[in-house]
Amino acid sequence: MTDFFADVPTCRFEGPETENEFAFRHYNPDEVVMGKRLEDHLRFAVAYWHSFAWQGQDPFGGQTFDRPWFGEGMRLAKLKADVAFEMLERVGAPFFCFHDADVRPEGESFAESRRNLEEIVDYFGVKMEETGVGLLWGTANLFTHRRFMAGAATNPDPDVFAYAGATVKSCMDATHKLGGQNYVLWGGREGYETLINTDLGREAEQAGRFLQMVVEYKHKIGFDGQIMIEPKPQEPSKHQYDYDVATVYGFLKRFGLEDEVTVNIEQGHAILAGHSFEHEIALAASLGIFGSIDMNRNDYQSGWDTDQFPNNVPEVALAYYEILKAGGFTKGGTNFDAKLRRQSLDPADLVLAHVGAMDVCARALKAAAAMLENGELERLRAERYAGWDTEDAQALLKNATLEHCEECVIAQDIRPEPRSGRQERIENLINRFV
Ligand code: XLS
Ligand code: NI
Ligand code: NI
Repeated sequence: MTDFFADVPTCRFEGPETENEFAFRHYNPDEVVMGKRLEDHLRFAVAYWHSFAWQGQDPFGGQTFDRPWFGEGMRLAKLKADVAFEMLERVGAPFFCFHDADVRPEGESFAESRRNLEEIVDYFGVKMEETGVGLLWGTANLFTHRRFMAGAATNPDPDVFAYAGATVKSCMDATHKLGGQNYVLWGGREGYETLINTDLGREAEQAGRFLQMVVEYKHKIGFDGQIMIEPKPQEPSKHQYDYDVATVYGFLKRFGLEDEVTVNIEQGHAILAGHSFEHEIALAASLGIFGSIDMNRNDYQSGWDTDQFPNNVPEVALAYYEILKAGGFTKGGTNFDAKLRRQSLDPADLVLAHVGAMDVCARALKAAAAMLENGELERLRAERYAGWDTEDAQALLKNATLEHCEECVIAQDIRPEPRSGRQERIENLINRFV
């Protein structure tokens, strides 16, 4: 036991009336909603990088957090792991997610970095065994080190492509060894700063081949988790190739990977792309590529990817509504890819940020489930499209030609009558639940 969380108790469900800030008001892991325990619906994960590796810097200032594990070397990496697992237990999160670079010291060579990773993976293995915590997903950090400044798979230098391939292999091995449920590729610097020095045709070919290699390796080692791409439109590069769900789907189709790869959708990235979170989820579900979510919001005024913990129940409810409607998570889950504000220095802040976020998600999921069970929203939606349920309408959809449309309109003297979309009525209905 470290003494980092000495003043922070383990948080449990106490119900909405409790005065205890170290308690859940809405997240009772054992509560059954739509036939499933809340813990199994939500599948919460803590992001190792933001909570334990990020030091509080922003573009105008450096480190604000003072953590006993900051620094180099294996001893400190293990101390960081000790504290991380203590926090996972404090908040009762069933999963965590990690990048190689936030768990192990960087070595002098690739081989040394890999050895460091393997040592930490063994250390994690023991901790996971002791605590019962699982790995939701692993991933590679292909964006912090200067070697990746011009991208990883899409780099103009083939040596970087090879280095990225070797790195992803080591991270897939680590994820597989720890029984990880998924493997994520967020396109770090796979994009460009300026088109005047960029061959985007070539870079897309490289990215496509790289992802095929990942899928080939997954099958080779018998990893049965999902391979997921995490779309993002910009930041760090001016233009990121995995812009949004629609763009990623086109990319997967182009390289024949649409049945092999799903998406990890982040709320903040959806907003950066000019979409709502629920739009991205609904689109992915309709395309059959929905995988998992990163539950962290942006500040709506500043327009950056500020990675804040969720704090808006009505908004989060619409996201879970789409997820439940699509059948819920299978291997995916709710990863808090969120960081504290840089002034939130206390160990308690770290725990309470997660407790609050888990409560927001639990309230939102229960509201979404109630909406779905009530059925009125889906009934209104179905009613709106009811005209398409007739045999004639289905025949029209399958066999129509423009000439046929013309014939029908003239022969039957068709004069379409507009009907209300009933938006405000439906908004009122939703507000009864959230
Ligand atoms: C960055 C991404 C990153 C991924 C994992 O914006 O959200 O944190 O989730 O590499
Ligand atoms: Ni992000
Ligand atoms: Ni993310």
